[in-house]
Amino acid sequence: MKYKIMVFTGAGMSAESGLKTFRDSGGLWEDHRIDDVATPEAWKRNPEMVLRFYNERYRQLRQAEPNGAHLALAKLEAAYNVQIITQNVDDLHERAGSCNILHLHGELTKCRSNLDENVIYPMPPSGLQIGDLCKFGSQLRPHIVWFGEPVPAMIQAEKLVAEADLLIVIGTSLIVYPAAGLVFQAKPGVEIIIADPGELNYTLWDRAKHIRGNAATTIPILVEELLNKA
Ligand code: BV8
Repeated sequence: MKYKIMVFTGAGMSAESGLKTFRDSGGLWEDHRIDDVATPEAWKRNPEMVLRFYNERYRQLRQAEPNGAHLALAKLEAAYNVQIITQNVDDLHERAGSCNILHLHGELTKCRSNLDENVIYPMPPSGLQIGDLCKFGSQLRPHIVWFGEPVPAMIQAEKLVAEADLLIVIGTSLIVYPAAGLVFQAKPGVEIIIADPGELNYTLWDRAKHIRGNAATTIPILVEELLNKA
C-alpha cells in the first residue's frame, strides 16, 4: 500500500501566487468585513455586494498562477499517495496538476443553485450577476461555504486524515473550525510537519515539526527530501 501523505493547506499556500491571506489582511478581504460578504445573512441582506466581492476575487484568481509549493506537491504524487485537503477556494492546486483535492470551503470557480447545493455550474467568465438563475429558476450563488454554514466535506476529510501516514500542514492559522480540528485527528504516532513563516498560534503537541519559511521556498525542499527517501 503506497505511503499516504495528507496535505492540509490554507491561505498561506497561495500567498506567493498573489492571493491575499485572511490573517495578513487583518481579517478583512479586500477591505470587507466577513459579516458583510461571507455569511448567509449578508447574502440575504445585500446579494449585489456579495456577488461583487466574489466576482472580484474570481477575477484576481484568473490573474494568479500556481507557485512553487503547488507545483512541488503535484510532483510528490509520482512516489506517494498524496491527498490534498484545502481550505482555499482557489483552483491553484488543480492548475498545478495535483489530482486528489478536497475543498472544505468551496470553490471560486463554481456557482450553484440557491435552492439545491448539489446543482453546481462553472462560474461564468464574467462572474455572477443578479438574475443569473439555476435550472429551477432560483438565483445562482457562489459555490462557497460561508461562515455559519455547515461544512459537508468534513466527514470525508476526517476519514482521509485518519488514514494518513504523514500529515503536512501548510499556510494556515488554524482559526476556522471545524476545518482546523482536522489537524488534531491524525493517528497517534503519525508525523506532523507544519510549514509556516509565522509563529504557530496553536499548541500542537511536541511531535509536530515546524519548518519556518514561505511555502514556495520550503515545500520544494521538503518534497525533494521525500522523493529521495521514496
Ligand atoms: C460552521 C470560504 C456550523 C469563504 C471560509 C467562535 C469561535 C470558534 C468558532 C466560531 C466562533 N464563531 C463562529 C465560529 C464558527 C466559524 C469559525 O470558525 N469562525 C472563526 C472566524 C472563529 N466556522 C464556521 O462558521 C464554519 N461553519 O461552524 O457551521 C454549523 C453546523 C451545522 C449546521 C449549521 C451551522 C464554516 C467556516 C467556513 C468559512 N469559509 N472560506 C471565502 O473564502 O470567501 S473560511 C476562510 O478563512 C478560508 O477558507 C480559511 O479557512 C480561513 C482563513 O484561514 P487560513 O487559511 O488559515 O488563512 P489565514 O490568513 O488565517 O492564515 C494564513 C497562514 O499562512 C498564517 O499562519 C500565515 O503565517 C501563513 N502564511 C502567510 N504567508 C505564507 C504563509 N505560509 C506559507 N507560505 C507563505 N508565503
